[in-house]
Amino acid sequence: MSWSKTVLILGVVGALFVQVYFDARVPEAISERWTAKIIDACLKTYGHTVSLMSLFGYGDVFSARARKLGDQFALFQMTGSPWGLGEDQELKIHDTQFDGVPVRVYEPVADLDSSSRPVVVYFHGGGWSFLSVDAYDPLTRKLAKDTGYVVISVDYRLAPEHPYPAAFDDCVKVVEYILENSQDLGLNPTRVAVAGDSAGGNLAAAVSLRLKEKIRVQVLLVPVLQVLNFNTTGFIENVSYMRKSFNDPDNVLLWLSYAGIDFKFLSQFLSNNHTSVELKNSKYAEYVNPDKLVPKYYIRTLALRDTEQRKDFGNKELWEKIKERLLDPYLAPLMADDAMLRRTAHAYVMTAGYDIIRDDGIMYVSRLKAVGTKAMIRNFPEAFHHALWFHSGPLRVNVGTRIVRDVTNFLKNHL
Ligand SMILES: *[C@@H]1O[C@H](CO)[C@@H](O)[C@H](O)[C@H]1NC(C)=O
Ligand SMILES: *[C@@H]1O[C@H](CO)[C@@H](O)[C@H](O)[C@H]1NC(C)=O
Ligand SMILES: CC(=O)N[C@H]1CO[C@H](CO)[C@@H](O)[C@@H]1O
Repeated sequence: MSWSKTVLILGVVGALFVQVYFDARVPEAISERWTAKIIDACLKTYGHTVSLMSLFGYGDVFSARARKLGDQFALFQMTGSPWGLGEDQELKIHDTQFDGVPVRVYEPVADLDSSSRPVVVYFHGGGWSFLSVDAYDPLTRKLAKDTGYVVISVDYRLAPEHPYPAAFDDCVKVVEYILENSQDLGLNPTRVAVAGDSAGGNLAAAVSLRLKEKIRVQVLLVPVLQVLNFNTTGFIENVSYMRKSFNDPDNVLLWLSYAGIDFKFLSQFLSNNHTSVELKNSKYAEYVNPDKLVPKYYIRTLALRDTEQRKDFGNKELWEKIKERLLDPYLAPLMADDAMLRRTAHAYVMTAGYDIIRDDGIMYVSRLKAVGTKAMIRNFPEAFHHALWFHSGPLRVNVGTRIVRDVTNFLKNHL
């Protein structure tokens, strides 16, 4: 082949590569547009790698091998190395088990001898089905260092092989263990926070509903809180951004994974056809109704500020099979009634403007406030779903740094 032909072919392949990998529509409001595109491309690369692995029989997307690779991809993006960070002078870090559940404990060395330290129990994200304390090490370390508090990161069991309530049970067990053994652990049982992002935010909210006033503060970061309505304004408004990574509608599959529902029903969920007409006209629909619970100023698209959810269609047969599970507030905290939401921990809820699940957090704060529970919402209009992963490292985005600083300030002021 002649030299010019080779260059031509390489040029075409290169252009295709850029077309496929860097085609994402990223939030207009974010200043690091190319960084956001690279982050999106990394996630797509991971997806394609796992598809190839499964094609060649190296294990499917939920296999141990693919999950390990997922951790390494996440660490690579956050730190520049698939093995993450090395030792840390400021922290004593060790792995152990609390009541049979694996945890990683981060203790600031400056405060090792204190007998009554505040503690943040962190539940990682990853759709209840992916990632681990390893992948979250950069973030949990950062929180421990910046707050000066003990952070305990929980390696709960993952779906679909361990569907609900496995992860929830593990998280409750760890917090109860901490409360019961606080003296031996050198922790203050009246200063316990639960925190988590995405699926971890769901777990933190659910644990708070269960343990009520035993928890001092709940920190819910881009939390996923309901499984009834996938036609929220946040969903409609943002689904075209980073559509093949964070905002891929197919991520709804992870709800099915956690709830133990056959994946073949995904399309019914995506068209809101998994619920019945009766449900759409019930109080539960009001618990997740953005027309009532999302203040208009969060909605960028003017045409979406004045609309209504349709209530005249559904799939009764499917709904009857799954309703008991989907209405369980420990699975989907927005299903909690007012009495249950009352007297839960002071809530800090962070949402991202360009996130398809943005409205979940906003609606939760509206409901908590309505029953008199202390709650504050921090919406970062220019952020995407996992922006907080990128608080530092090679793909740092400014809004990620600001989010983590804001969370740290909240913990220092309220825990
Ligand atoms: C989805 O939401 C939009 C905006 O609120 C509304 O116009 C539309 O009718 C809804 N569709 C369904 C199927 O509920
Ligand atoms: C919703 O489910 C019903 C009952 O199975 C079905 O007849 C209808 O075609 C479905 N609609 C959509 C949009 O999938
Ligand atoms: C504000 C904005 O750009 N909204 C877009 C969100 O995604 C939908 C669906 O793709 C578009 O129609 C909106 O224009």
